[in-house]
Amino acid sequence: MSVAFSSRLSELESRHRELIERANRPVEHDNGVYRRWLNPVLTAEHTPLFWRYDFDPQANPFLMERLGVNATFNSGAIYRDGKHLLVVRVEGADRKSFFAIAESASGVDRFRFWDYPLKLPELEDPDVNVYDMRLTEHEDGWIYGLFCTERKDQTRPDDESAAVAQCGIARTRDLKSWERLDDLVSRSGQQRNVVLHPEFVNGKYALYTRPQDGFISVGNGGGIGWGLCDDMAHAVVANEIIVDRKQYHTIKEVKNGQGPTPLKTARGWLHLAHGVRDTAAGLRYVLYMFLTSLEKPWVVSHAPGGYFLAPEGEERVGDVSNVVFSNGWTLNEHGEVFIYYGSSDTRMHVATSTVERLLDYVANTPGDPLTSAGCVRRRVALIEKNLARTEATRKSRA
Ligand code: M1P
Repeated sequence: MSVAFSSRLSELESRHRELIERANRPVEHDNGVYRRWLNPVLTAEHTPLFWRYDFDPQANPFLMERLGVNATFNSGAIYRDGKHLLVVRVEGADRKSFFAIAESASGVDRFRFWDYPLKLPELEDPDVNVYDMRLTEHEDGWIYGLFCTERKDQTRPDDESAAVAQCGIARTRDLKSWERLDDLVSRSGQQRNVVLHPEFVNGKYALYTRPQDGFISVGNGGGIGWGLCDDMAHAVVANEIIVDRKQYHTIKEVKNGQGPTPLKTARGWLHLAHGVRDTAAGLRYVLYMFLTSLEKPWVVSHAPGGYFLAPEGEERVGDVSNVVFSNGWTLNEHGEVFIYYGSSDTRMHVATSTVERLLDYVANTPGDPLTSAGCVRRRVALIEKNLARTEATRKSRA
């Protein structure tokens, strides 16, 4: 091994170690609902060097990157044995995504990838691209991973970008060995953002769906759907109802989608979702929350108006700019919630909160009044209340 080769290797290793071991800290100001953490928890640079470089000096005398990684984003998440585990969407330089698990004890820094990416079994009709896995620890004892599987649209041979998105399903008990199950069958031509509810409902498996007419456009698919199925090995959802619809002049005018598996709380199922609107600069993806009934998880009981979290600073820029997207969160034994979100289809971040705060947010944030005049009336009421209180305090001190 030449001196140049070995010194380049040492430099690469020390830079990588520094990145992986870097401590994170919360940003100085927060809105009372959650705290963002300063550094992304995962970037393409966090992937192991031995995934990217050939360390054989004979085969790779310049120690070049042979298999580049473009991005690490949109991760499913699970909390197990005191560790926060992310099933990361890793995208190679060749645009193909695959899944890999990264773990951290703190949940906010020092995420480390397992040595090998997840070896997802294929079906007879192989996936061309897989991404955005949602993990659900179901009461049947399995951990399910539902993800988007994308294939070329064979009915449109003249259009190289014509694709079909469907929901792929796999399950595991240890996150190491995975059993691939049939893709979801539903009445919709395409599906993305499908999430398994963690409990049986009326003795059946329950799925949040996102029916859509096209690959990008949801068309007549009205929003986040809900359907039941008998068997996850051959999942068929015959009927879908819409739980949370897209709506004109809101943050979810163009489309929306369920985020991670909802969290069960004393007041209902807590949901995180993404809403999409169109702008002159392209689509803008933000996160929003809502609460559904414990007994009827398909019935929304509280829906705060507007977004919960929108792209900020460096989050705004990336391969698909102006996007935040979440398909994973974890809840630890102290009621702390770690919200993992990808920014601009490029990197992973975390924001932390508690179940108590998030319930306060969903229960007490007013809904969207849907008109400018309605918004002004609501804001004036808040201003009057606050000014009256300030005046009363001033008088009591005088
Ligand atoms: O590029 C933004 C997001 O687009 C898709 O989400 P949706 O189906 O809601 O439009 C997904 O490809 C997602 O991975 C991506 O972040």
